Amino acid sequence: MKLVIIKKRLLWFCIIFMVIIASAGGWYFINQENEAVFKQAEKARVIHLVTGEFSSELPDGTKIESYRWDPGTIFLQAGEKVQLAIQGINGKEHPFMIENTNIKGTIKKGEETTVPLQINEEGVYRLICLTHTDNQHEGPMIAYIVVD
Ligand SMILES: [Cu+2]
Repeated sequence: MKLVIIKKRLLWFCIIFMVIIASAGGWYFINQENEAVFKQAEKARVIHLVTGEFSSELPDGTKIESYRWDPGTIFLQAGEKVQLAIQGINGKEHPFMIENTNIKGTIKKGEETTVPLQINEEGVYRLICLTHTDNQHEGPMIAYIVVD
């Protein structure tokens, strides 16, 4: 009879011990995950841009317009990890490339396009819209990425 009581106590001890271990493990796992998410968010700085449009009318009624990236100049540190978050506001589509990189894509109206970017070499890199390249094509839609 006494032996049974000891066994029960041992069983309870084991159950409580396992619950403590499991919850400690769970706590560690949850915190570790949060930390990983935080570190990731900390790593890449997000720079928000939008596609905009200037439009006007000449005295004879002719409409003139120009598409723009806004802001038109952004600054990065060499080697810095950033994410360009580009929101399409004006203009249906803007296929783009970043000069001297292999980065290209398309910004669509009503959508946000995320462009991971890390440039190690100092310089000025132009973000060029391939549709609105100059003032004959409702541009120039060029933003300047200054890396130093
Ligand atoms: Cu464009």
